[in-house]
Amino acid sequence: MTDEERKKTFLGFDFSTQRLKALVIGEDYGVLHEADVEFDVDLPEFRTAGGVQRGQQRGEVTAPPLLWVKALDMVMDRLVVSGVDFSTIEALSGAAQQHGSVWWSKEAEAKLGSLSPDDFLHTQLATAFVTDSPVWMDSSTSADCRALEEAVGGAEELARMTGSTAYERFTGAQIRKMRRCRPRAYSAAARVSLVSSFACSLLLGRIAPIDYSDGSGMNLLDIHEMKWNEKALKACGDDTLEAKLGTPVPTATVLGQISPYFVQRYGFRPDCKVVAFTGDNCSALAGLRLRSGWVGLSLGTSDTLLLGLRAPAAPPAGHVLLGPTPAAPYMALLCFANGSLTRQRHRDRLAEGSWEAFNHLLRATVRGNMGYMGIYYDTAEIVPRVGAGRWVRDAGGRALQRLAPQFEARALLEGQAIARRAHAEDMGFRLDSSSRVIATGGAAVNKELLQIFADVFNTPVYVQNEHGNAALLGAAIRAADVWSADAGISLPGAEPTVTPVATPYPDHDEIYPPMISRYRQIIETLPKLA
Ligand code: XUL
Repeated sequence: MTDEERKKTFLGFDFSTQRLKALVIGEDYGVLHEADVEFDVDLPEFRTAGGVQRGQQRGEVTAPPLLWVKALDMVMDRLVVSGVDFSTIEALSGAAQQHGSVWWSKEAEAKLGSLSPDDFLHTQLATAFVTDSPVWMDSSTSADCRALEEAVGGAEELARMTGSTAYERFTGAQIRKMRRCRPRAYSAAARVSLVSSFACSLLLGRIAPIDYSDGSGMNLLDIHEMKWNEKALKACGDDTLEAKLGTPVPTATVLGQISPYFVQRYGFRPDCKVVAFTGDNCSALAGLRLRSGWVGLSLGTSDTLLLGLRAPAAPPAGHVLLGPTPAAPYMALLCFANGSLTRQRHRDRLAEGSWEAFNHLLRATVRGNMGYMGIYYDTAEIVPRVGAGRWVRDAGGRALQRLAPQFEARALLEGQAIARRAHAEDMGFRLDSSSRVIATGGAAVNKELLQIFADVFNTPVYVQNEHGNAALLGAAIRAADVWSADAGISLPGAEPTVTPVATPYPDHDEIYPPMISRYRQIIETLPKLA
């Protein structure tokens, strides 16, 4: 049988905060198998709550890396039970929670390279880590963030170089705190990985490099030069830090072949390729097949926007990262705290808990809402940083205390879509004729809401319904895409065939650009949070 004829499958992992998931897709990118391990339930011996442990000090949140190692043994066994034929897997890749750091001991590399298939991974790697891993939920590094910003010439300069102002959960500040508060652990670590590159290392049988896209969530990587920024490294560590981190690589890189441990234990082919792992948000961009000029819109408790960018801006809020796929050289991540929960609360207030009644209200109004605009923050907003409150204006810009329910319904949704577009533009996002919005998440079933996004963004809206977890699907898709580019073999699933669920009306230009300007004026007047 030739290479072209052989059945080909691709494996993806997602090391998320609460569970480890794995998924196998075929050549058409359809899902064949899935398995998962829930940390608190399946591995109670680690005593995690939601996959993490809270520390003594306020804001400290960590996870034991051996938990993730043991979970990998378990999820592999569950894939066996679900009938996976590992000999058909051509390549694998993975996603992981962003920002967390894994601190490897001096003997780790040798242990990874000589794993015996007769023993579990977690028993063989019991001494491979010098400390628990600080994760993205940790918020104990405010002092380190300020020191990092100061050392590089201010918050704006840090954002220009690394794509983000300093954030507590970002790895640079976490490394600085480790060196300051636990100098012995800092010195004892031979290498420091992100959760993504750590997970990749287990499958590769050696310590895997950090990829550009997840590496952009550290406040250490120069996103223009694609190498570590010297000033930032110096602010967070000592002369050994660069060697501890290793040289970062493009995310679409085949790093090598799978570790013999997995060949002997599960029957993988020895030439199964390992593609660099990346952060979950980066992987979600790949799972949504986003390109430059496209928007991934995740409508959940909060609304998250993933933007494919051609060039980066220095973001005042949110994060610019190097893109995980050649189709998007850069990406941006924007998280709006007031998403579905806020929509639901106002639906309950205005339409007695019924989306049907709420949508009926919407249909009683017109695009542009006769000039009525509203900003509704039921909880403090992150983008922009403003406390809870409700601000309603009429067409002349006058503040209103009350508004008829049908106008409020439209003001709420148009206000949200306008905010998403305005802040996307601040991140350097530009629409072009090929642009699309790809919606996911619970609220993506609401056609009226998607129509408003289509009109405000002046671009068709599609729904991703292949799989609920775009990061996990993205891991397997990246394995397939990078493998096929490397092997020069095209796969039938590479081009998704979907039809839009909402297309914009032609009157966008008259209605929404002026409203976007008015939105920008209104938020200038709102009380900013520190
Ligand atoms: C992103 C972030 C989270 C984690 C969750 O900046 O901190 O989305 O990646 O896994």
